[in-house]
Amino acid sequence: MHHPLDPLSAAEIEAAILHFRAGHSDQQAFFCSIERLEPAKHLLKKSEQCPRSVKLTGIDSQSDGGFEAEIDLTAGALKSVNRLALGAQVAYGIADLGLAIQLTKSCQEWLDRVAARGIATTTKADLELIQVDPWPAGGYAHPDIPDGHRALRCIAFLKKDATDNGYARPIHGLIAHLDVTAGKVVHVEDTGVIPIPPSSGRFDSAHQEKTRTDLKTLDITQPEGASFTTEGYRVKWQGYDLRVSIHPVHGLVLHQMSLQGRPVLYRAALSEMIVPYGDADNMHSWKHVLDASEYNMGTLANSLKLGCDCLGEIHYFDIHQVTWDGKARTVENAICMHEEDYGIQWKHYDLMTQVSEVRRSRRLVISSIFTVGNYDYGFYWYLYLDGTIQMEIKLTGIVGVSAVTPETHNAAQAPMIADGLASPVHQHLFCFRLDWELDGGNNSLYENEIEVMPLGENNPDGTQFCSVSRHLADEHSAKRNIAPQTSRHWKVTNPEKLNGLGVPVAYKLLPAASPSLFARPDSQVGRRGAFGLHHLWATPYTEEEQGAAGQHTVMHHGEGGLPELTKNNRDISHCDLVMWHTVALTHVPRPEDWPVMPVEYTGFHLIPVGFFDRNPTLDLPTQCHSTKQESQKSDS
Ligand SMILES: [Cu+2]
Repeated sequence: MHHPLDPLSAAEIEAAILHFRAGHSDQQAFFCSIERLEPAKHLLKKSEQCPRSVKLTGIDSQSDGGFEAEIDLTAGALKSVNRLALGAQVAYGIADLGLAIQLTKSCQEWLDRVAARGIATTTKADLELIQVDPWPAGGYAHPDIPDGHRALRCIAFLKKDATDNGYARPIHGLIAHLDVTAGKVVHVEDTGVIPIPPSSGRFDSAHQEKTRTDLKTLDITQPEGASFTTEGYRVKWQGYDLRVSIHPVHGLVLHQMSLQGRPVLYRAALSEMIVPYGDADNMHSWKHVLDASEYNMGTLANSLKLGCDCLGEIHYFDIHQVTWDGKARTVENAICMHEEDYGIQWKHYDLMTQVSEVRRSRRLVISSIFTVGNYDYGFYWYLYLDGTIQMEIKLTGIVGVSAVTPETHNAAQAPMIADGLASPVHQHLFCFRLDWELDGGNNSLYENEIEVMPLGENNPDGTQFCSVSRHLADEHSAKRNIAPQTSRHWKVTNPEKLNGLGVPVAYKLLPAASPSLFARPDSQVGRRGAFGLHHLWATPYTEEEQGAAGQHTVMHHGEGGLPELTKNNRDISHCDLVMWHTVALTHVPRPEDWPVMPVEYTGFHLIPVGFFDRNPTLDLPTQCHSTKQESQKSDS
């Protein structure tokens, strides 16, 4: 028996496709994603006996934005097929990308331009060495592509053999503009030949001069097993109780998280992300992929490997997806879960008694990794013994590249990373949607920061400061940006639940030192990625408001995103509160990022503030309790 929030099984996907085809006879239908529809929050709270429904998205023979079908699995019937408008289409899928690559490689003008760069294009084997990467062109579609047609831009790279890293050899200056809907290359843009960089970009072990031999075995073992328990996709660990799943757009999702039987978050996941490039080079200036919604990032989940992706006593969750031609596909080990030692939880050494009290910290790690083209994004939720919840994003993979000459190189916008190879400056902005349910009931939002106090009788030297709190009562006042210099953070409270000190229980969002979106708000990038203009947004819960950049973003111009959701300035003073947090980093590539990027990190913390009455980890076992004698021994 499925819980309503469980991911879909392979059998459910197969059944959904059968019901869809029985009610929708379009032979040309191909599929982008399938998701089990989460039951409405108020219904699920009343009963877990909800009908099981799925949403299936795809493209068929109709020349609009594609279909979004709802299938009732419980009743075994296709319930509805909604057509999407031309300006906001279903995500790009493998079928679009495959078609774009094939059309590009069949375009004589494009082949001629490739050949003009001294690259062989005559045989099938020649063409197999040319790697074509399609990029979303929404926002900057070529003028010859009619409104509403699905646009892609294809850039290309030259591989030495089938397993080579093609990104080492960009075929620079050449872009094929594709109208995928019409099935043709509408324009071949060529801004001039730049020599192909000389060095290899191979990063596999077989192509390195040597492998280190002085790293000793490091085993993580838990002879008694891990401390968590699972029941399907439900997890219990150290007072936490939650469910996990993967959503086609949002990726890894935590549901119904409670701590010590007290609700904390109803749902926590990425809502959207954007990667805008800052470089003036025509190969990059238009790039600003909304990786989550334009590419259905959740469908690009890796199958994780024990001992490599995750180390220790691991529990894996499999998930199931739909293939473009309507089959069920299992992604084994899509979600990884394990415990990690995390140094000390707390410590004090008493000078008088010379007794040291110290306890170990550990965290539960729940993670998934998604590969979107050249980049790999790891999303790691960490749950700590003291109630802290952390999201850490790990960015790795291969950076975007330009072939350059000393004459064309623009160091301020694309630093050199290898011989003849530069990499454009760009940003990664992630917007997380945090659906709070702090201690049950309605929640309120506050901004807290430090104010330096004026000189005065009680502050003669100007050294004093105080912590001030400001209620964010409506959507407009909740559009906020970070201010690390004043220790600014945001606090979610439940005014109806007081702690032992008589103060409303709370959790604070501690943001990282993030940039905001650099693109002008009135640019295409600024409109489509407007969620990046502020680090904080807040809305009252509304079931259909899930997308920070709108629900369907392929070919759209920024409709339906957070500026639109918050335009009526709704009251959020005491409500079912949804917080949207944008965390970002600016990537100025460095030689060490080449040929594969060491992981770069960003994220945020959610920390209890008066949710407990005192340190909730005093009951941890004294694994490293040291006596006076032991201290003296170690001193000598
Ligand atoms: Cu980057």
